[in-house]
Amino acid sequence: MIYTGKIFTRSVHNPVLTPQSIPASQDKLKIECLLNPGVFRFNCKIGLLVRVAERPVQKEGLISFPYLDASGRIEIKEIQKDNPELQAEDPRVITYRGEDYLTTMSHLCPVFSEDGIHFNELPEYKRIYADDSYTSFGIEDCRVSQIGEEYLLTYTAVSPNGVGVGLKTTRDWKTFTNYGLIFPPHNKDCAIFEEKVNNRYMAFHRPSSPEIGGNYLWLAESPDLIHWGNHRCIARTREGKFDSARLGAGCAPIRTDKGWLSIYHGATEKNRYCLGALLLDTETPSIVLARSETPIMEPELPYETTGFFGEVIFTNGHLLDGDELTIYYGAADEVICMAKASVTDILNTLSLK
Ligand code: MAN
Repeated sequence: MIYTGKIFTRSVHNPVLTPQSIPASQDKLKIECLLNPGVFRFNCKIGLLVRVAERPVQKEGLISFPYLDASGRIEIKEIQKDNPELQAEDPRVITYRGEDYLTTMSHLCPVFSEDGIHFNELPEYKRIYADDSYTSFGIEDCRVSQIGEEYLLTYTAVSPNGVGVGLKTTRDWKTFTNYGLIFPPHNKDCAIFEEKVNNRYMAFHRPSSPEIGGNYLWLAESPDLIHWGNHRCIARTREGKFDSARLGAGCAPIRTDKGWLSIYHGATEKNRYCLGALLLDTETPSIVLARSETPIMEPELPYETTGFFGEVIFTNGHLLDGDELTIYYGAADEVICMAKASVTDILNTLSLK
């Protein structure tokens, strides 16, 4: 059976978080975007690990952005907009004198809620900041997986060294163990499965190959969460479809009786970001049993089509209550929204090969 109706129902409270919802990390910075949260449950509350993207208030004729200097202090770089050595067509990234920079610097802020709609920052749970030469342009899009009491945080680490994946773990959201980079550049969109498969940890990741190959979704396994091997490419971009330019995993996949259901993002050459689904074999998740032909959710509402970077729906966190899936997602790279779907409805959109 192919389900043809709308799959996700958006919250009437959307957006649930905006750049005005929390204070900036310091006086000289302003929050431009709240986006792409990791999602978890902790102490009977719903937690979001929100990506907070900041920069100074922009002055006429200048582009200015923060970065971490060699001593770990936030510095501001200012460039004249009419400088011939500046390329600034993309609001997210600029190139200056042949070097790439991000226009904002991100950190991660945990916020908590009883009802999944109203979220607050709690003083005892601190924000997580960039802190080394592999995160000097920021930390982004953190997936939160839970195995037993342990939370596994896989985040995108951005620096002049490239874009890689870092791992931190915590049990109490107060003390963290840092493992540094587990996937070197260029890699992002890493999500660790919430249970072992054949006694191995499993993770989605997204290396990018600039020449032969592309921005494809890969699977890796590990005995210890630190050393990853047996890499397999499980989903490539598809010409003419919603995932024609790049794709990457959301968070940990959902175990269903049909296999592992993974919600992923796919983008076109025009940077339109939609959501799709993959169904993977339960015992051998590198086997793809089914994949969305068309998006299961796409930017439609004004808060998704316009914003810091419009036409973007990006999710890397959800909650599961029986058959009900609640996703939190970044909309237009500016605000955080929530939507619900039935897992059965999503599975019904997938035709098994
Ligand atoms: C990339 C990531 C995301 C972002 C999208 C859309 O895939 O950096 O953080 O939301 O682009 O801009």
